[in-house]
Amino acid sequence: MKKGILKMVAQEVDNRQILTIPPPYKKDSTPYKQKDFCDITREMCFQYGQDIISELKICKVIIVGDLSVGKTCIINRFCRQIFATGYKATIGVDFDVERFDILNVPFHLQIWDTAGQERFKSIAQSYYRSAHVIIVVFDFTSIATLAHCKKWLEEALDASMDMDPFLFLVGSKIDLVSNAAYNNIEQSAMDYAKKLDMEYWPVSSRTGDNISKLFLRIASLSFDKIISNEKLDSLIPSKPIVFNQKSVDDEKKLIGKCVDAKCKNF
Ligand SMILES: Nc1nc2c(ncn2[C@@H]2O[C@H](COP(=O)(O)OP(=O)(O)OP(=O)(O)O)[C@@H](O)[C@H]2O)c(=O)[nH]1
Ligand SMILES: [Mg+2]
Repeated sequence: MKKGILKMVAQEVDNRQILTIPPPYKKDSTPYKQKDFCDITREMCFQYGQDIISELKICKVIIVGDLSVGKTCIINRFCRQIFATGYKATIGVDFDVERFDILNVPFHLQIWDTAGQERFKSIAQSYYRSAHVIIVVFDFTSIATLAHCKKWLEEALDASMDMDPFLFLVGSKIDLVSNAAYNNIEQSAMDYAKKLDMEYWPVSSRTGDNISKLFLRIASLSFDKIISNEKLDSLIPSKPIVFNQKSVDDEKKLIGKCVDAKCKNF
């Protein structure tokens, strides 16, 4: 194991098989009030089962926020169950694909990690387009990062092309603050999220607190929306979307080329 990287036993159950929509962090921390999958989603999954995936669009999730707030660590904690103490800035963008089984239908989130550093912002912004979910991250140990979230959200929404994405405000590094500070910041963050119509979650990538819960909820809400918005006719299987290591690696190579090409200017 590399120095500075802790591989921890997941403290939350990371069960990717979902049969009901997991609850929000708190009842009043979300604008998304539905308690379960809607009838049409259940009906479609029951009738068409695995065939639905053949026509499903990719569910794109983007994570934005100030530099060093912990975006990459959140993804690494969820996708690889690791936590690294050293800081290595993200250059441009990167992504991971994670599989879930929702109502017995395979479903994938494509999770895009973006750079918080100003000089890489223009590269990252070109990947914001058409996101189904926008996660804006702030750092519990740096309250200024919360104030910047509105701007990050507006920039991401500008690129969303009428997708009406789900919006999440995530406070990271809760393991580093005292109870008193935690309570204060949480109240501000919940008020902030409410004003911006976002769902709020506090997390720690170090301990794993709330990380799986957050992504299981994101996957469930997105699945429900995508399935119930689909026309029944369009769900008749044609060519399947194949997610395997090769397709992911090929796409990553493409990103690498874009990032390298644009980086020459820095
Ligand atoms: N204690 C603790 N440290 C954290 C946590 N999350 C991130 N960190 C630390 O914060 C630093 C920055 O984390 P990153 O995930 O790289 O931040 P980032 O937002 O991806 O930064 P950019 O890629 O530059 O935008 C690293 O040193 C991490 O170890 C957490 O939950 N708890
Ligand atoms: Mg990063």
